Amino acid sequence: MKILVTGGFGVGKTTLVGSISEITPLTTEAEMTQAGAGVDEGLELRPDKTTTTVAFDFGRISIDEQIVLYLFGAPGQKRFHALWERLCEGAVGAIVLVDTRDVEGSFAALDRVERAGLPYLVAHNPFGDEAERWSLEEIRASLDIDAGTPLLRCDARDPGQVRTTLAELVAHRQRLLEQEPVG
Ligand SMILES: Nc1nc2c(ncn2[C@@H]2O[C@H](COP(=O)(O)OP(=O)(O)O)[C@@H](O)[C@H]2O)c(=O)[nH]1
Ligand SMILES: [Mg+2]
Repeated sequence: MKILVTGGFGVGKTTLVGSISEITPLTTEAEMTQAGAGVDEGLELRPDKTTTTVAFDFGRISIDEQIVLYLFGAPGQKRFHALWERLCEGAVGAIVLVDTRDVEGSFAALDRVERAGLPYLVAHNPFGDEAERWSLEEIRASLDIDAGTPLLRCDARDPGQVRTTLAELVAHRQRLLEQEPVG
């Protein structure tokens, strides 16, 4: 199952994918050393060069023997439109990460998953003291999140919390499927 992990810049998408993936997550760095080795001659001359054109993060996690999740971390901003079209193909659900230091930063991502018609949940990645001043209900109100959309806290650095969040998304999707009229 393909799952999108989205939200504004710096909300913890790369961290979330990296904290739980069973394979080395594909990151910009991996892309550069593998794809660029032997091809990009300039690379050896400038070993400190890092590209800023991060496309997306990719990782994999087995929830149980039957369910394997492929995680795609991608920014939700407007300018990543073309990337989104591709990433949404075959996706079964999304996690929208929220950072309370920049709640509005996740609006674009929310808008996208809504429009894509993807089952999704919202996860508050708590950064620092600021995060504790926000209740989940305040976050729900600020982002105008539907009552039926799960909202939970998830420290992107904590594999246990990330796993719980992913399991909740799979369960949420299942509930939505069961509500749909058959035939
Ligand atoms: N304090 C704190 N830092 C975090 C948390 N999650 C991610 N970070 C840090 O925040 C920065 C941005 O995270 P990153 O995953 O790169 O964000 P992305 O832009 O959404 O991919 C990194 O330096 C992370 O180590 C968190 O839950 N708490
Ligand atoms: Mg990132």
